[in-house]
Amino acid sequence: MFLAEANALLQPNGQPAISAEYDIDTDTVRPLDVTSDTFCSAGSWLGNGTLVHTGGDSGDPKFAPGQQTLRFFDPQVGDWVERIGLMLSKRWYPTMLPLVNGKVIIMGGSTGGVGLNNAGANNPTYNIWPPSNNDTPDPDVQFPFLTDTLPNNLYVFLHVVPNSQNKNLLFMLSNQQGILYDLDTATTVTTYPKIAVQRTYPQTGSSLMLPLYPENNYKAEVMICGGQALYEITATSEASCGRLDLTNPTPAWEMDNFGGIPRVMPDSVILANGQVVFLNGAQTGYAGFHKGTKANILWVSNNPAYNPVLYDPASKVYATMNPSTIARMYHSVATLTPDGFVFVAGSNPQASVMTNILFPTEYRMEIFRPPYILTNTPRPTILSINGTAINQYRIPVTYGDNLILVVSMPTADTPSFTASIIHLGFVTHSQNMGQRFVGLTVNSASYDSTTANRYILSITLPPNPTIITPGPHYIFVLNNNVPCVRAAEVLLN
Ligand SMILES: [Cu+2]
Repeated sequence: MFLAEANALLQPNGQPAISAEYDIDTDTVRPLDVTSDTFCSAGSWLGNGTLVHTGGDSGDPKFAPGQQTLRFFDPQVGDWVERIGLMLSKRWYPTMLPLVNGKVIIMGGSTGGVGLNNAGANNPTYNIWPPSNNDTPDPDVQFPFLTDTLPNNLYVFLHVVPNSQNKNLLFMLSNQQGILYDLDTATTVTTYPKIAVQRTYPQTGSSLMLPLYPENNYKAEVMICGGQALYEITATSEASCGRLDLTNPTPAWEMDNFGGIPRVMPDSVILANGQVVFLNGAQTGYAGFHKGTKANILWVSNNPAYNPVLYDPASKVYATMNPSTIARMYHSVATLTPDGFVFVAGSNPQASVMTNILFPTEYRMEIFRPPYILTNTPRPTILSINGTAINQYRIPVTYGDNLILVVSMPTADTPSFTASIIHLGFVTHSQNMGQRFVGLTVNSASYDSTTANRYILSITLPPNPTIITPGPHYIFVLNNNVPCVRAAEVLLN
């Protein structure tokens, strides 16, 4: 039995809050109302902008069982709506992903907390929400790939692959096996060569779809970093990434040294300029709780990887960044923020709150400032999109739209504008489910002679939902690769 969490922050009913809304601008936190156990669950955004969250654990008497619970968070409603026990099967450590049709897929997991998964606990199925006809879940779809890839088949890596037929074409990797799966016809299209070394839980690596650009017809490459060869406490973590070009007729993993730092449980964040920062994690061991107590504690991951590395997908070059002083291992997170920074939090390698210990339950948050923030390059300000002031709420936009953006600059220097649209996804256990970066075509940028340092930009959104799925996204405008002070929130459909 795991205690969901004995946080100091309480819900209105006096229970520890296991969900909260944090306002970066005001540094304030608001507890949210969750009554079911979310421990080791998953989430994803529907095309209508609602966050769907499912799975978890059970056994904590303060919370209802979470493994079959579906939870919905609509930012305009402001709190969770829970459907306890709605789903047909139990899922702990499932993966979720937004789909081309605005729905979400919920894949795999085990029926309860395990270290390595096993056939008895395995849930080798997936389910799609919302269901086809009504409010009742469709039957789970049997998926033998999740049996074939036991035991390292939890938090499977999933990405939508761009295509011109509007298909739900999924890249997935479980254990060491990658495949291309056509969800619409339930067929495996391609079986890729195995990647060297275990990459999925508990030898956890991280996976991302590299930035997609219209200039090369959204050429799709996945990159899978870190992990651990051995399910072994003292083993050095994996210092390699594999990069796979999915458009290559004879695809092969191109391996590198991951910037020279071995890392299990890395977090991977695509920045507003398309560079990637890898951070957090450990240089030895694997994902999981410590063993033993007090003087006999044995940490299953150790030697925290304090230095982020910055990776440029175009040049394939890594740069080592200044270290944090905070160990962030099992149960850490990192995400891009709308102002172009990286928000970093978490670490809790124990079954409940423990603070007076070498690797404590970590309540401190950090902001990582990418190099682009530290330059003197003027940062644009997006004032409006199609005449609507930004960040009142999500501005509705559609595929293939030409958008008119009014952008102001702080100085009279001649700017060089580019733009991107980013889905931030849902982050847990080193997986950023649905994270996506797509470069946008800037058709024109004309000086607005009526107002000093103001420009009118025309930009074109991607042509179809396989490039970036429907849902809530951020549009960034950059000047010489330095992002705007605040991205514009849109709802793409
Ligand atoms: Cu966990």
